[in-house]
Amino acid sequence: MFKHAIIRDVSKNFQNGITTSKLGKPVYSTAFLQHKDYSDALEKCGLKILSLKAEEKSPDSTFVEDTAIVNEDLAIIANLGAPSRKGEEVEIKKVLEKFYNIVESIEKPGTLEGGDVLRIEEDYFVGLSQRTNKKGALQLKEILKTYGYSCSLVKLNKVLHLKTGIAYIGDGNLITSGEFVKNPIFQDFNIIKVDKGESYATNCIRVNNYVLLAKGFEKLKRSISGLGYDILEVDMTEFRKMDGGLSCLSLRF
Ligand code: CIR
Repeated sequence: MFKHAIIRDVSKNFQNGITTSKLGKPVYSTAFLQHKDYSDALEKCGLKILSLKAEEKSPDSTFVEDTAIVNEDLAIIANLGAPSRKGEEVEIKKVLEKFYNIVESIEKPGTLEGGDVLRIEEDYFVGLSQRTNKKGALQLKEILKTYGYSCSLVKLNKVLHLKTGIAYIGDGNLITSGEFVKNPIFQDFNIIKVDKGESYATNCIRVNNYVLLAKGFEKLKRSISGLGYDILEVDMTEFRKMDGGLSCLSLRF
C-alpha cells in the first residue's frame, strides 16, 4: 500500500515548459484547480500529501515523477535528460532523504527520467527514450539488482516516456497503446489495448484501492471498471497540453 505522495504546485509560467502537443497554451488558473483535484484524489486513496511550493524557474517541475524512482526499499534520484529540467531533482533529493535511509543517484553521462521507469511487481522496465539513455538505464538496473529487482530495457520509438504508452494496474493487467501493444516483452500480461483516440488516457495509475484515470475517456473507463476496479477521474486537459499525464504529477510510496 502507498502511504505518501510528493507533489509540487504548478508554477505560474507552466506554459513555458517543454511540449510537443498542439493543443494550445495551458491556462494557469485551470491547471491550478486540476492539480488540487488530483491532490484530493490521492488523498481519497489514503495518501498523505507532501506539497512542495512551485518553482517558478522550472516550468516543468510540477511533473515530479521524472525526478526520482521510489519504492519500499530506496529512492533513486534521476539525472533528467531534458537540459531545461536539470536541477529539478535537487529539492526532491532533500525531501526524500527525510523518508529514506538509502538514497542513490543516477550520475552523468547517464540520464534517466522517472516517466521512463515502469514497475510491475518485482520487475522494472526502463524506456530508452530521448530523455533516458542506455548508461542511465544500466545504472538503474545495477542499483535495483542489489535490492532484488529485475530490470529490462525497452526501446521507445515514438512516445515521450515509457509510461506515456503503458501502465500497470495490478493483477497482471497492463494498459497499453501504440508501439507497446504488440511488444513481445509484455505479451505475458493481460493486455488492455487503448483505442487510438483515447491513447492519452493510457497513463493511468493504480493507487491502493483505486485507479486514477484522465476524465473523458469513456471506452477505457468501461474496460477498467469491467475488470472490477473503482475509478477516480481527474480532469487533465491543462497537463495534457504540456505532455503530462497522471503518473507524472506525483511520487508515490
Ligand atoms: C516534459 O516534456 O518534460 C514535460 N513537459 C512533461 C513531462 C511528463 N512527465 C512524464 O511523462 N513522466
